[in-house]
Amino acid sequence: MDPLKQKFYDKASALFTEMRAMLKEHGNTKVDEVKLSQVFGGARGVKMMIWETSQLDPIEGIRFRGYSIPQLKELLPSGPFGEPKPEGLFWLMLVGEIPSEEEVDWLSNEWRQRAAVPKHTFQILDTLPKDAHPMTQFIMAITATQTESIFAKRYAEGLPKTDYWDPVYEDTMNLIARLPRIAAYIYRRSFHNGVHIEPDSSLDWASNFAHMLGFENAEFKGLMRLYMTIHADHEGGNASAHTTHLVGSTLSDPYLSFAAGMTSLAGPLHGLANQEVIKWILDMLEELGTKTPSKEEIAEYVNKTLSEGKVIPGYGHAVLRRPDPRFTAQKEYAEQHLRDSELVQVVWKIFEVVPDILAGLGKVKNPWPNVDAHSGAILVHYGLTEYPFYTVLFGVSRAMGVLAASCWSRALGMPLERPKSLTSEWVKSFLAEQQAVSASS
Ligand code: NMX
Ligand code: MLT
Repeated sequence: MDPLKQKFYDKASALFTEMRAMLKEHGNTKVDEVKLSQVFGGARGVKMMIWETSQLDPIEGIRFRGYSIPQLKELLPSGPFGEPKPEGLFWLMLVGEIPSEEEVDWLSNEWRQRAAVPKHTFQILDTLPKDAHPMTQFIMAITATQTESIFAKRYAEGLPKTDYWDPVYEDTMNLIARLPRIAAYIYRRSFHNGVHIEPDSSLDWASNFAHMLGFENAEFKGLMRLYMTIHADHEGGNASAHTTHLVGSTLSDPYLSFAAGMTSLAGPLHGLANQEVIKWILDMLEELGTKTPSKEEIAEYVNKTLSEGKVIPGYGHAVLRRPDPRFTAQKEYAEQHLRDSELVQVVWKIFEVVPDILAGLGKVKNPWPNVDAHSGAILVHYGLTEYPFYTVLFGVSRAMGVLAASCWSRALGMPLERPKSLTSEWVKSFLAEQQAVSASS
């Protein structure tokens, strides 16, 4: 057994035993009560699943196994600009320990060995129109690669429940290893005349991804390490994580459940917001006829967007109630490397204008920027201007969190997810009964 797998097995077996005992003793303890407004309101705040890899605090933002993004920058093995290496985050999420440099190098090498993508995945991509949305291509390519699922094969052969975690771990490692090649192939076929770039086996996972996309700039490679780290996980309730979790609970294999998760990420209220943000900014600059708009001009454009019944992309969040630390991490990278970029300065000026306007509407619960508000301007600066591709970058990173969590779900023996739904008729009768009871008492 490889050292990471062994560590995972040891930790997961111990927690499995502990959890069984805990449930036996405390299974009837209430952890929540659900209000009608939550039933109608997208289940906000309802506690309903176990997700080991990270937890979100509305004020402090995300913590991966208890560590905030600034702490990860301090503690994880990092690249030349102090950016954490995503391999280190995956290790941390999977086994709950900060890895050493050697362990991160081992994981880089392991993913390199597992990165071969089957030929038919590329052939399927080549049958699609070049202008098919990159997320559509990404989802189809992941689904096509499902032919390689070890879990699906071993399940069909007859696999006891106690062993599910093992092939799920193997699929997780193989799929994460393969995704940069798949994503880079989509980018090069859609935007660079199908001129593909072979992987470089001397590079780590994120910088090899940058290389295959066609970017050799060291700062861009640093950005990719940071980007892949900060987008990886956002506890279990976000739509892409929750979809992967739900589909995985049917014992659909990691390829299919991750592809399903990516169909959620492709929505404009979720991961597609990163393309929406840069499009909205570029449209604004074009309409205003300037690359350096004033705060007043930005405010006018924001109000116009709102008056058309649209949202301001990159702002607001279902859980966060302060600026997203992932926005702040990108802002700090931009301050360090590209403070002279006019487009980045527009993003910073929007940050000075939008929160007051959204707060003034009186209904927006979080007027602050989220992760998607900053990324596009930095990518454009380095020459990755083709914004329909941006959500694929998010997806490659998100694989690490949701697949590490899938390993845990199978190791802990999590059952089929199946919450209760209600009809509005049921709700009306329920309320009538409640009123009758309180009137008679
Ligand atoms: N611009 C305009 N209106 C907004 C915004 C915004 N950025 N954010 C929330 N609202 C509105 C929202 O549409 C709702 O209006 P109504 O009652 O008329 O339907 C009202 O404010 C209350 O919504 P909230 O409870 O504050 O937000 P909710 O939890 O429902 O939704 C988002 C969260 C993220 C979907 C929402 O803030 C939004 O649409 N933001 C813009 C899209 C975006 O940036 N998404 C990316 C999120 C991060 N990610 O990568 O997934
Ligand atoms: C995410 O990273 O998944 C988004 O911020 C959305 C969320 O957490 O709900």
